[in-house]
Amino acid sequence: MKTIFSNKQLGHRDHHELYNGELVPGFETHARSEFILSSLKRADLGQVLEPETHDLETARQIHVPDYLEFLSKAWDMWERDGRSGTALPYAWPSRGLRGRVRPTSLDGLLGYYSFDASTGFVRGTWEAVKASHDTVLTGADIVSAGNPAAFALCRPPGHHAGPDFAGGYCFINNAAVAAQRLRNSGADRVTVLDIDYHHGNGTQEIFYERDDVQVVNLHADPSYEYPFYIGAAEEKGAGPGLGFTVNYPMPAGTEWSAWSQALEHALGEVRSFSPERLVVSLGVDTFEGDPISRFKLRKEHFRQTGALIAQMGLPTLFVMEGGYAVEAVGENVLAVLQGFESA
Ligand code: OKP
Ligand code: ZN
Repeated sequence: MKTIFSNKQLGHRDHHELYNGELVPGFETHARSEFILSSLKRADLGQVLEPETHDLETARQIHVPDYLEFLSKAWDMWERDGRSGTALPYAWPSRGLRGRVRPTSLDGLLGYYSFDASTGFVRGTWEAVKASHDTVLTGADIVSAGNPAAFALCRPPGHHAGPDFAGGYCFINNAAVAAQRLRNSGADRVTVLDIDYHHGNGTQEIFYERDDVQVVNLHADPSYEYPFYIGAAEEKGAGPGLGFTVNYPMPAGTEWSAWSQALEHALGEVRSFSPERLVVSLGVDTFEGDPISRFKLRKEHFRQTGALIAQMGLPTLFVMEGGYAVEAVGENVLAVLQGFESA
C-alpha cells in the first residue's frame, strides 16, 4: 500500500501543551511520524509519496472559512505581537458567556477558535497543518483512482478539529476532508471509522446532521476521558443525520476481548450502511504502553484489527491520528496496515 507524507509536516515542533499544571513538551511530536516512516520502510510496505499541493476548497466544505483563515495567520499575529514560546489560548467562551461574538484580539481569537490548551501554534505549524491536509487529499485521490487502500501519514492529526475549532493537537480535520473529497469524487456514501483511543468529536460534529457520511467511533468513555463532554452512546446524529452517528464508549482498562467485540459490532453497523468508501481514523493510542491512555491493546491486536477491517472489502483510506508511545507507534501502525494487506 502507498503511504503519503511530506517533511513539511515535521515543522510543527518544539511546541508545548498544558499538562498537570505545567507547560510540557507536546506529546504529539514530530518523532512520531519518523518512527512510523522507518517501520514502514523497514518492512517495505510500499512507496512513500510526496503529497500533491491542493487548495482549501474541500476543507472549506467542512470548516468555516474564517477559521481556516485564522489558522493560517495565528502564529504570524503572535510573532508580530513580540511573543515567543507556543501560541496558546487561556480563555474560552463557555456556558453563560455569549461565545457567538467574534473578538478582535489575538488572545480572544485563540480561545474563540479552540476548546483546549493542548493545541498550540509555533512557527512551522501552519505549513505542517496545510501539508497534512495535502497528504490526506492525495490519499483520498489515490483511493478514488481505484487503489484498494492508501495510508495518509497525517500529522498534525485531525479528528478533534470541528467546523470552527482546534483542539486535541488537531487543526484541520484530515479524515473529514478526505470523506468530503471522496463524496465529491462520486461516492454516494462514505464511512469514517474512528478507532483512536479518544472520541473523534470534531468528525462527529462536522457530519452530525448528514446522512451521506456515517461516523462510527470506538473510544474511551468521555465520562472519565478527554474530550470529556461528547461521545456518549446516546449521541446518534440529528435531523437527516439521525442514526448515522454511532458511538462505542468503553471503560478504562478495556482489553482486546471487549474492544474487538465493539469493533465487530461497529463493522456490522458499517455493513448495513453499505458505504462505497471507508476512511479509518487510525489512532494506536489504545496500546497498553501509551503514556496518556488507559486501554490494553498489544501489537498482535493491531494486526487483527487491520484484518477485520479488510474483511469489509471496501476501498479504504487510513488516516493517521494518535499514538504517543513514540518508540512503539511505528510497529503498531505497521501491524494494522500489514494485517489489512495480508487478509
Ligand atoms: C489527541 B488524539 C494532556 C492531556 C490530553 C489532549 C489529548 C489529545 C489526543 N494535555 N490532551 O485523539 O490522539
Ligand atoms: Zn487519541
